[in-house]
This record gives sequence, structure tokens and C-alpha cells, in this order.
Amino acid sequence: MRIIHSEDHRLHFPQAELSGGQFVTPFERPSRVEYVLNRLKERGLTDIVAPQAVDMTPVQALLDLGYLEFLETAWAAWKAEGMAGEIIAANVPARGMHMDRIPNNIDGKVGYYCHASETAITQGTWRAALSSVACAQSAQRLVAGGADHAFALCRPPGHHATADQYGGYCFINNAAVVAQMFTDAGAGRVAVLDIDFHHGNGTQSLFYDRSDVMFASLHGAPQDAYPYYLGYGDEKGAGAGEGLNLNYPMPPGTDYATWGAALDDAIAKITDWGAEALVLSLGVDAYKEDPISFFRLESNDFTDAGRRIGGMKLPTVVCMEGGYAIEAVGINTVNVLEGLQD
Ligand code: SP5
Ligand code: ZN
Repeated sequence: MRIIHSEDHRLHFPQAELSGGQFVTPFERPSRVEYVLNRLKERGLTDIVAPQAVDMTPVQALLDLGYLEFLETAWAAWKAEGMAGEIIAANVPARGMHMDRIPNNIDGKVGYYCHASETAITQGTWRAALSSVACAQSAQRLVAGGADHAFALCRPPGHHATADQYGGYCFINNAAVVAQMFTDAGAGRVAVLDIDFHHGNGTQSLFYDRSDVMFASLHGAPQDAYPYYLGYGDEKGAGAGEGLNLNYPMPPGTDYATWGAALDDAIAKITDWGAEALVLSLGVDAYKEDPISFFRLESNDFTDAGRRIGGMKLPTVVCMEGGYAIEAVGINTVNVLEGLQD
């Protein structure tokens, strides 16, 4: 399996994450990628290449143009306003306020385009986000060209990013861009399977009313887990997309017996639907030791999950999402990839 990786992810290295009322070193940090790369090499997965240049056409087709311009220019505007620190949203439009009037003031604009203030934007965030989507796009081209699988070692991750909001450590929804590229190339049925611990609210929202992309997500129940306000089981899609959004919210303490049964159900529905291509949003934060999550998967469960997903025999683009138990992120990620290839 070819792996696509860009050093430019390092341009995004925020110093601060607002967590429990304190600024802490972000859970989503550059060394996550080093752990994955080291483990890939240990396991002989050494076909690692840099991405081709980013293609903004599908990104612009899928996402809000004002949002993209905001991401590109936010740092300069923030600094021009005299702000001393990293970009942190301090206010967001809430119940009873305007949801569609965009402030000129950068502080107001940041809140307009943000849904979770744990996530900081820094000087290099835009370029890192573009390098991440470039990795995903190069992986998509390989699979569209006939490869069984390709792994985009995306960082920053993407699945929480919507058409016009960042948050949850995500800025551009890499997996969604891949799905869009498949449909642009003529695929009538593309499935996105999201096994990150957190609900893929961004991906759900981007395809909620579409008939050509199915979205299935296994995640911590929104009553108990970020992103809190989306991811319930009764969110099934709308209009032409009715029935094509599948949420599997699960409670604290969920183990592989329960999680694997949800995975099997999602796999059966993707298969029955007749998906032609699969995008796997691969977070490994369902791991029992993850510091911000509450499932109980063991490392070998990730291998088994990879095998079950590989059993679909679909052309598959894997996009890296979350996973914060830093020493185990490489092992668990590579376990999924090895299972896929079995
Ligand atoms: C891609 C991805 O996995 N994003 C996850 C975003 C999670 N944001 C909420 C983090 C909450 C951290 N709470 C810390 C509790 C430590 N005990
Ligand atoms: Zn996650």
C-alpha cells in the first residue's frame, strides 16, 4: 500500500488547546505523524511518497468560498488587529443571534467560522491544511487509477470540518474532498466510513442530502462526547440522501464486541447499497488508552477491524483522522492498514 505524506503538516503546531479551562499542549500534535511513520517503517510499509500539488477545484466545489478565503487570510488579519496570541474563538453565533451575517472584525469572523474553541489557528495552519488535503487527493488518484488501497497520512485531520466551519482540530475535510473527487470522476455511489471515536459531523453535514455519498460513523454518543450537538442515531439523511446517513452512537465503556457489531452493520449496509468506492476516515482514538475518549478497543482489535473493512473488497482511500494515545497511535493505525491488506 502506498502512503502519502507531506512534511508540511509541521507548519501547524499550535502551542495552546483550551481544555478544562486551561491552555494545554494540544492533543493533536506533530509527533503523532512521527509515531505513524516509525511504525510503518518497522512493519516494512516503506512505499512513502510526497503528494502532488493540491487541486483546489474539488475543494472549492464542495466548500464555502468565503470560508476558504477566511482560512487563508485569518492569521494576517489577526496579527494586523494587534492580537498577541494564536487565533482562538472567544464567541460564536448562538441561539437567537444572526447565523448569516458575517462580521468584518476578525474576532467576530473567527467565531463565525468556528464551532469549537479548543482548536487554534496559527501562522502555518492554512498551508498545513492544504498539504493534508493534497495527501488525500494523491491517494484518491492512486485508487481511482486502479490501486486497491492508498493511505493518506493526513495532518491536520478533517472530519469535523464542515463547508464553512473549523473545529475539533480540523480545517478542511480531507475525506469529503476524496468522496467528491470520486463522484466528480463518475462514481454514482461512494461510501465514507468513519471509525474515529468522534462523530464525523463535518462529513455528515456535507453529504446529508446527497444520493451519491453514503456516510456511516461509529462514535461516542453525543450526550457524552464531542462534538455533542450532532451524531444521534435518528439523523438518517434528508431529501435525496434519506437513509444514506448512518450513525452508531455508543456509550462510555463500549468494547470491541459492541463496536465490532456496529461495524458489521455499517459494512453490511455499505455493501447492500452497492458502493463503488470507500473512503475510510481512520481515527484510532477508540483505543482504550486514548486520553480524550472513552471506548475500550485493544490494539489487536484494530487489526480485526481492518480485516472486516478489507472484506468489502472496495477500492479504498484511507485518510488519517484522530488518535491521541501517542505511543500507540502508530501501532493502532498500522494494524488497521495491515488488516485491510490481509
Ligand atoms: C479529529 C479528532 O479526533 N478531533 C477530536 C476533537 C476533540 N475535541 C474535544 C477535546 C476535549 C478534550 N477534553 C480533555 C479531557 C481530558 N481529560
Ligand atoms: Zn477523534
